[in-house]
Amino acid sequence: MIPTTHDSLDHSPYDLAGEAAARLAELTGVERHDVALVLGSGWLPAVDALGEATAEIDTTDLPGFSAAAVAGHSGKIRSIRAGERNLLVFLSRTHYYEGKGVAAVVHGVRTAAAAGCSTIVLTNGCGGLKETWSPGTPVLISDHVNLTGRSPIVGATFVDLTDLYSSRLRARCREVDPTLEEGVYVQFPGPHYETPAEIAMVRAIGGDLVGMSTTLEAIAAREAGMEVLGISLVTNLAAGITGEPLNHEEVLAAGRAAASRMGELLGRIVPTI
Ligand code: 8IG
Repeated sequence: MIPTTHDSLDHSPYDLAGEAAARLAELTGVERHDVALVLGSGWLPAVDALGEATAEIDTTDLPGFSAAAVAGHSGKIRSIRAGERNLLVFLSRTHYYEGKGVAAVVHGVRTAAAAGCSTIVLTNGCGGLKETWSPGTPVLISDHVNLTGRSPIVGATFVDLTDLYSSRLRARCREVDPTLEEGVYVQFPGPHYETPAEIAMVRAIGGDLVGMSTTLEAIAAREAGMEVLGISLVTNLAAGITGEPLNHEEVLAAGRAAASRMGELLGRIVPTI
């Protein structure tokens, strides 16, 4: 169980991440990783474009990762050699709505930092507020609004978030794909989708994308000194825009349909960062 406060100095979440990183190095045979990648809904099929896996392990083989909610489905972490770099790819994430606490949500990010990663690419599937973003459109996250009301940081550590989603990495992405647009990602706690009134609120506060992940991970990554790239895959228009109910199956299908584009995008971007 991950402690939610630093009540024990010799077993802080950071120590636990250090232990997980040490075990990761043993199990993968890769001493240091350089770039971490967290795959959100719809992104999994894109991973094969990144290169050949040198190792794949179950998250539950590392300290601090709890068993996945679905029986027989353990989260996997893949180590991929891409050119000169070692990529650490989390094929799934722990969501805030699972109720395991914020430290559990960001344990993978802290493990990646302890494993040596200086850059992290956070991807997600989300709802979009712009009608021109048809399902399957990738959007660079330019900034976020964290509506969970929580922080992964405990205590008086005041982390600057003014360039949370690296403008340098976003510019790099637009060099690779000039059609990429940007948007402000608003995280709700979930697991229910929004009401149309909540989407009207998101519009009023400057949001373009709505989802249930990413913001706490991005904060933990900045705390750890990592450079963050966030990319959303719009899999549905946000609630109330089309007049149709949101359907999880449609969300998954949009992800599958967009997989080859996402694979090409990641395959071209990751080697340049
Ligand atoms: I995929 O419309 C996906 N995830 N909160 N709202 C929220 N999360 C999402 C949505 C959405 N689509």
